[in-house]
Amino acid sequence: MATLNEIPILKLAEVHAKPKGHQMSYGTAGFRGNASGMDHVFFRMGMLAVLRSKLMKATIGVMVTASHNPEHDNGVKLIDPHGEMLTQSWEELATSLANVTNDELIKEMKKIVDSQNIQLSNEASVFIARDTRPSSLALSQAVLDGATALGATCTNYGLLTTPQLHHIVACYNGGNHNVNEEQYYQHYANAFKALLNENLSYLTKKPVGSSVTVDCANGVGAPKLVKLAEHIGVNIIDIVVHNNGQSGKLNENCGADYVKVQQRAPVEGLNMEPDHRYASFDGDADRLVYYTLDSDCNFVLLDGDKIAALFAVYIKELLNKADINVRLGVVQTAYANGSSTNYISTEENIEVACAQTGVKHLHKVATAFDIGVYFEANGHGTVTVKDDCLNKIRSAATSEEKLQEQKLAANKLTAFLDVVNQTVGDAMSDLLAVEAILQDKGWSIRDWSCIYTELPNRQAKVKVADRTVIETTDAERKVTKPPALQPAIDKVVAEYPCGRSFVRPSGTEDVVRVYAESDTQENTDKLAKRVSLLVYELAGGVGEKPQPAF
Ligand code: 16G
Ligand code: ZN
Repeated sequence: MATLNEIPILKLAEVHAKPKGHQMSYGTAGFRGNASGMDHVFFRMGMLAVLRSKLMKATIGVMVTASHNPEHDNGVKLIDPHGEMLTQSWEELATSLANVTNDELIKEMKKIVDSQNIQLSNEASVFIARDTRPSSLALSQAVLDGATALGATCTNYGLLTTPQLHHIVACYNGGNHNVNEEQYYQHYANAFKALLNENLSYLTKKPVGSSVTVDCANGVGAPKLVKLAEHIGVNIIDIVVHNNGQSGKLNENCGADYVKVQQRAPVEGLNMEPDHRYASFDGDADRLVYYTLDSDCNFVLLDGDKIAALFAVYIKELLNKADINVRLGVVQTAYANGSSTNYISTEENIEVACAQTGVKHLHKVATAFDIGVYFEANGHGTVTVKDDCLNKIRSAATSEEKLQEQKLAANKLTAFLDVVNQTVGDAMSDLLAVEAILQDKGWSIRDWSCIYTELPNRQAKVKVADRTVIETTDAERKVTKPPALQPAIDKVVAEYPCGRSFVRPSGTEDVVRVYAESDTQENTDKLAKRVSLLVYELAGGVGEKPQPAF
């Protein structure tokens, strides 16, 4: 029976030594924190990926990125065989492995091997990629060191967006051993062109025509989007890349998170014009939001909720036209604007489910539907389709029993689902999907924006001594602990028309998050402040007290 090759592992573990007392946990989307002092975590995650690969008998991905966090942070997440996030039961193993001292490292790995019944003699394969952070090169080398120490075959893809690595891992494990970055562009460029051809065969309305300006958060999305656009052809889609990393800092005053949370455009040099389409990616290009100016030059945001609504309604229309009966659903989180939930469920009669924050939770709920559209309001989302549902749509496209128009709708739906990266939210593929729908509908960004009007909303954060004192239930919409907090929130919320508010401990930052919405921005801001104050008072707030506003 094969055993762990202890001596080379321990030698390398010395090189990637753990600073004393350094503790981290595998959070909502992997480990994330200040890059300095995290080297050992990357090394150990390289080893953990090998153990997982041996267990699953498949390639495992390791992405080095801290997404929308500031440039000095970094992070690492593992990608499971079908391109999904690491299974939750392994998060604890990852946390323990990251936190043991070097002396306990071998013992901890043996514990994982035994508890998971891993055959060490199995082959292992690990795919690694990184974002553009200054620390990412050295930290991806630490992952490589870890993976090679355990004898894995490693493929280093260098710079990729997070969703590109998810796509490559999923395709490779699905049997396409020629998959690579180039094939990613070919796949999505061809799918997009095929969908536009389907649209043209409908010859319904005028094409949208003008360009779309994309703020790439000075991150890895910039060079990759340029390549994708080249593959599609500038005569077909005119993408203007902004914040390409040449001068600005990663995620600083730009990017999807900044735009969503601040509800304003990136600070530098957009010179926005009314009705023009603008979009922002985050630092690893798995989030997308759109925005524009209305005719009075007010900023108008079209966030993940609006993208979900656009996708779901488009899919519903095509299913109806093709006369295909499947279960379509939209998955949101508590952050979804109340108006979006109302529009999708009441006006459009599409099922809506609510999941906990974090892509892995939404993804899971979405896969229970035949076609699941999931999006977080922050712009992370995609569409999942069950295999038998996809087969049903495909066979409808060629069925003798269908009318020509029904077959065309089924064909178009197949083409649309091909444009979407089903493994994970992908800013580039979501951008193409939005552009294709607008083109097909002959819609301007204003037409899209008008499908519903958002309730004013506000996000705030409160520092507390220990954020784990707050526990929630009902997809984070209700607090269970401390017991006095939820009744107090309910009482305040009742004072505001259309009021809604919830609080939850962040999974990525040492804070408690507060969300509020109501009829006017003024009321919403008051509500957010009052709820923040309740958190401060009832859950052990530290530092500056949030100012109440009545
Ligand atoms: C991570 C999640 C994102 C979630 C956010 C919440 C993934 C890939 N990313 O960035 O989906 O919205 O955390 O952060 O799952 P919070 O817990 O700090 O509010
Ligand atoms: Zn991201």
